[in-house]
Amino acid sequence: MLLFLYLAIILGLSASGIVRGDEEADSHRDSPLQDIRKKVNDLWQNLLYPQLISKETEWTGYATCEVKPSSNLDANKPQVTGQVLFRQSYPNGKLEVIFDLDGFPLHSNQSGRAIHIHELGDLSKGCDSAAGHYNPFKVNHPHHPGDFGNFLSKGGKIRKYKGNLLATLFGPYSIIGRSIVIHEQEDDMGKGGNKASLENGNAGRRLACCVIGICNKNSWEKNLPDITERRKRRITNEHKTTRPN
Ligand SMILES: [Cu+2]
Ligand SMILES: [Zn+2]
Repeated sequence: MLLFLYLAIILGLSASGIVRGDEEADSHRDSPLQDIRKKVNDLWQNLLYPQLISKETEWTGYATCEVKPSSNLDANKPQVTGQVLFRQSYPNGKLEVIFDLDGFPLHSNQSGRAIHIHELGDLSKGCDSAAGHYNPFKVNHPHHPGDFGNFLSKGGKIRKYKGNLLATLFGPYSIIGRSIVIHEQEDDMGKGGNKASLENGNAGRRLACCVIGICNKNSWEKNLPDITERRKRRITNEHKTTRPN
């Protein structure tokens, strides 16, 4: 596999003129970086393509994350469990996510809890070994691809659908193998006025986490009808309450 990857990269670079240095390469001088980026991206897409999607998955990628309380969490903290599900059509569809979490305090007056994608899928020291926010483009929080914002729990649960997200399952910036962390505190969305705010939103302790892995469509299809129904009900209710008498 490594040999294959090496050969693929060499092929990609030689096609872009980097390891050739001949006349033809000069014609790409306008945008050599763009050219390389596109070729490397295509290579990655081709490498990841067979393991994630197929005709059976209708050219759609699915991923799951089985949330468990951090192994070093104090017993008096909320023990959050559940599932985060992802769906994205190949190759350029927007990522959709379903959050289905349980174990928050039943009567919480908290304004919200932060959820992010973190860089590493390493949970060997609980959620603390997952490192910082996944930040491939070296930007400030809250502009990381996995800055999902704040979530309110209701009856101890968070059940939420989000579409049109920045993160992706495909290509060189795939989130597969990275982790999701559920925090104790609210995300200040970069407005905290200190360094940590621009790195992690001062979201506090890591309550629970999981590693994102490839899955089939079953869990998504099982959860989607309920989520869609709830959204419809909420939109109808909002419409009722905002309509003038
Ligand atoms: Cu986080
Ligand atoms: Zn962030």
